[in-house]
Amino acid sequence: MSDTICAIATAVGNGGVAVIRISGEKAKEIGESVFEKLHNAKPRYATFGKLKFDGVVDDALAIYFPAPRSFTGEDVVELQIHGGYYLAQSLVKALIVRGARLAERGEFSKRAVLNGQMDMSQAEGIIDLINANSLSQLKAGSGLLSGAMKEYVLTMQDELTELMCELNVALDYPEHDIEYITAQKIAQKITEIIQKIDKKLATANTGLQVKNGVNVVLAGKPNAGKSSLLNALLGYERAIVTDIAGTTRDTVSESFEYNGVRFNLIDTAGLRQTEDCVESAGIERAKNEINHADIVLEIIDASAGDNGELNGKNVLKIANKSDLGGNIECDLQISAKTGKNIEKLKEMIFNHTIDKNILLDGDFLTNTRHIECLISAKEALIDTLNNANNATLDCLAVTIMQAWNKLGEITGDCASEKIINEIFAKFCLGK
Ligand SMILES: Nc1nc2c(ncn2[C@@H]2O[C@H](COP(=O)(O)OP(=O)(O)OP(=O)(O)O)[C@@H](O)[C@H]2O)c(=O)[nH]1
Ligand SMILES: [Mg+2]
Repeated sequence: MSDTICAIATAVGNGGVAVIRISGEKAKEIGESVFEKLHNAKPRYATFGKLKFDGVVDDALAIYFPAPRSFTGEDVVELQIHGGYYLAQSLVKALIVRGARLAERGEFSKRAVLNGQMDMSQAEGIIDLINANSLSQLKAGSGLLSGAMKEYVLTMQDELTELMCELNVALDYPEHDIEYITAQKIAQKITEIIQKIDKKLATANTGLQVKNGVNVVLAGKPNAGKSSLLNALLGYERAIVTDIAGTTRDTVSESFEYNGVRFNLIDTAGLRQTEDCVESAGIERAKNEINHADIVLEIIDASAGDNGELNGKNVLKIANKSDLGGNIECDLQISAKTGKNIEKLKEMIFNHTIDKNILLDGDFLTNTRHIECLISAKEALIDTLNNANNATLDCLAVTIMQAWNKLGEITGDCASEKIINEIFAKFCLGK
């Protein structure tokens, strides 16, 4: 933490502008060595001037953020230079020669968390914001960044702290009555906190679908029109369509956004008995996708009078080729050819997979780490509850503390160095 670090904060490649970030005790001094006007730059204001290093001269903007009012909480200098990647890399090399060290992945964010500028869940929110590719992912990321998760965790930790104080009082005055009353009160309060966690965990399914996209598998007999439907849903010719049965072998995946949620379509090989080893390998893949789908659309050629063969509560029976007539029992009649009911199908997929109330509320769990921590905290609280009537009070304190610590892993307060390093290693360079 005592080193001064630097990195390119913008994406790899050539662009209009590149931002180079320097953070640490020597940020200003090192910055000044390549951008003289930084010397009397007004804090947090952009200063226009010449960038000069190793015979290179560029027009640039520099912003100086003195500690602690910076992203990392340390002295920070940001240099906005022309966005040539070679130029940016050369500047970073020059900064390293002048005493900075190349930042590790996520090191700026890690310093921000260690310096108390934000908690770990907020840092994870930034990464989700950066990696988002749907509106709901963006909203989930900004929710985390705003500190919603942090507040949620801190409130529960406060409640647990209060319980532990009451426990201590009872332990200090060990009369039987007090012990009994305390145990009852604790059981009541713990039940409430467990309910709060359960309510949050109930949003995890929707949250993970928002984060990873909803997997929609198109399955059914050969020639039913699966690939045609994939193309119709996407609005362009992504997959090969022919009138030869067994056209699609390998899976074809592409995603689209609907109502702010990303849906991952997976087109598969038509299901049938076959001697062809390539086709049967494709069919194996199809079956595997069907087993891992959030929702399966069984595409049936309505005009052939077929009724389909897949079952399960996540299977929708979609009768295609409705333009050719035919009348079978199904969830929706469509025509990939004419476009009939394609929008309606999107709505149906959305309604069958996404819990609208949770989505609109926007306050859902999207991070598996947070989910795991909440599950562990809940387990410790269930232990407490089970022991409330027969274990001694100091036993209860142990499991309450366990729950408190598990919650603290979410904010990073109670996370080991190993966990912290693992999390930030997933960040991008320069973040
Ligand atoms: N009339 C009509 N023809 C369709 C419709 N959808 C698909 N077809 C035709 O049906 C044939 C098979 O379409 P595909 O989309 O390749 O069918 P598939 O289910 O992907 O077939 P495999 O990849 O072989 O499993 C093609 O000739 C399409 O033009 C439709 O809605 N109406
Ligand atoms: Mg196909």
